[in-house]
Amino acid sequence: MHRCLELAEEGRGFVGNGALVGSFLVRDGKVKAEASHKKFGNNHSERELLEKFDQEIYSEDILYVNLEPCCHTGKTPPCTDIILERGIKNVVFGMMDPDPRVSGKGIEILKAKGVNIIGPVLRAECERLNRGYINLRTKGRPWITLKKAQARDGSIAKPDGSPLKITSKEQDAWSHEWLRAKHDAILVGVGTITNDNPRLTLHELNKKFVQPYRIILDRSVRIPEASNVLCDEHRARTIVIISDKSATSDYAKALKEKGIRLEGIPMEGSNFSWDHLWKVLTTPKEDFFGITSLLVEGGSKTWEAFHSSGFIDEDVLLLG
Ligand code: AOF
Ligand code: ZN
Repeated sequence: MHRCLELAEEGRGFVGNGALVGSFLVRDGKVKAEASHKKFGNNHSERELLEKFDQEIYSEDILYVNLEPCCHTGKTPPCTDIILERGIKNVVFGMMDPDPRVSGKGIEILKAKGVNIIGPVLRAECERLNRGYINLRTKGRPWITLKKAQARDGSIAKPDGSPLKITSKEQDAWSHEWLRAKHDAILVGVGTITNDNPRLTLHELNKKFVQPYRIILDRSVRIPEASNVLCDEHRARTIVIISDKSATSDYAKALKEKGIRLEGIPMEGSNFSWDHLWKVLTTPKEDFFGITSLLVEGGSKTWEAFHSSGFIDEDVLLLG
């Protein structure tokens, strides 16, 4: 199952609002073929595996997969169909699929056709890997991690408000690898952009990872045109969330004409309407396939908005 999870990671950053899934086929204790769900809309992992492995299937062969095989026709036909068509007799799975179109039915169908099923196996680890996907299917919103860096005296900036280097190199490397690279998007308020002009990218050492989306909350479209997130090579992976009222401003129109992604969302008091925000962030649109996890990096107003909303799933404090 650990191997399934490694394979599933191949889809990170590509599967949009879908699940991370890896699978492989074992014969006589040896792995015969491996596959993963590589991209939104592409073959699911099991179909990819069984299309690739075109040899005869034996009754002792075992299929391992970290998610219950699906039984519905979405963008691709049901995985249960190809498992049965190919004559797989043994399936080991990691966790149930929280998608209401599946949720146990995939396993039932296979069992009813005489397939031996073992699972859930390593359920906690499987659910941890797909925590974003689970949140989206069960709560209608992404998994939200809040990251805060704070000096030991409690300060987060210099007294005049200018940026203060708080974290060590080691802490930065850790948070790039374990926070940024493990979330589909990084979110900050526009104040962070105007104060620090961060790039919000992954370090060079993380080249094998996909650049997470950069989500900027900017109700009145204050983001400077020259900011790094709008000008660097990853600018197509920046989404600026503005109020629906600001969407008609000349500046918003000018940014849109430059190809910058702006999304107008209604306000509820001083916050964006959360429901609208989740909808925009998790619904596929053109070449954006949706996200399932969000790393909130600041600043203090944004932290406060998320804290008071009660939407935080995980809180990470780096003390420098
Ligand atoms: C599997 N194996 O590799 C994946 C599964 O939009 P679609 O058609 O890709 O369907 C998405 C749903 O399919 C998703 O919510 C989940 O139920 C299942 N994903 N299932 O057996 C896979 N990616
Ligand atoms: Zn499937």
